[in-house]
Amino acid sequence: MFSPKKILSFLLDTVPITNASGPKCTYYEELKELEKACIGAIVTKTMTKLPREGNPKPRLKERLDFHPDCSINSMGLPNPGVDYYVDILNKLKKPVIASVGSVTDLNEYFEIINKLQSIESVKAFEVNVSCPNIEKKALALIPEKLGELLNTLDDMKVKYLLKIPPFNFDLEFFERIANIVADSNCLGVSAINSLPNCMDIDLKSLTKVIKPRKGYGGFGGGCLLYLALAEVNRWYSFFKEHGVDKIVIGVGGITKPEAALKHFLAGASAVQIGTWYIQEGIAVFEKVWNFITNWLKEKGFSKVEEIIGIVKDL
Ligand code: RRO
Repeated sequence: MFSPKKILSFLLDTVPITNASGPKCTYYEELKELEKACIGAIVTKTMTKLPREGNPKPRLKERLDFHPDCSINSMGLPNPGVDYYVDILNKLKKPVIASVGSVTDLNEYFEIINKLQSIESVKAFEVNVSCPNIEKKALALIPEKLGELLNTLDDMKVKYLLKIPPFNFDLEFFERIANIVADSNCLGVSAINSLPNCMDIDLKSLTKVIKPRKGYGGFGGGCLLYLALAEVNRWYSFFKEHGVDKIVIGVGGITKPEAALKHFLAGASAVQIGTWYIQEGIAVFEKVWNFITNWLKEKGFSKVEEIIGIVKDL
């Protein structure tokens, strides 16, 4: 039987926590630092076929004034290109989930994956179909194209997750996308990417807080928790109701350990941390894992698996 749990055992049976693709996971030194973190796998920055400088700076506001555990970014996919990763990923002593993106067409995904497929440390791909900060519409919002992408990845026999955006704006559209995902061989979804097209204002300078794309960027951090929990729960429930053997990785709003616990209860099999990791470094992963393992013990559970998706309706 198709069993994503088995395939991702390097993550789900060890520490079901990783960094989120994006912050501080682009260069070798950053990935080396993550090797020391309390995580079951290292996720890379989303890579493209060719190196990219990304959008003009300032393009990241790490702490928003009213909500200091929240961030806005419009990085624009800065990365050194796939060939850089071909050279370095095998030097890492933890399993790697390689995040792949495209700024051209579907072929770009396939070319990147072809180059990385034989690298021993790369255990799975996280296919980013939800970058909020490039001109092109996110693939997750174009059902026909998404279907085409997944068909080809299935033909290539790739082990992959899909990094997806929130779908709260249209639950019928969610069902349409979820059916396409359910029909594919993907291992599951990483829900969610940052919330697109958000903006903040600096009250001293009276300017927007980031420069690219008229100051609109992806919103992440603490306040995203409530949207992320609903998205995780909706994907989890969809897979469960349809008898589909896929997992949800929860990402969004984890800026304290209790938020990670909520993600597991909502249906996440593992969690990722982005904004909090930018702000406080690798210590955050151990804080979360210590809290989760103590909480499980206190409540009489023997492993995380027992609490996945157990939240009850009122
Ligand atoms: O690089 C970015 O601007 C970026 C990406 Br690819 C993404 O997937 N999510 C995000 O918030 N920023």
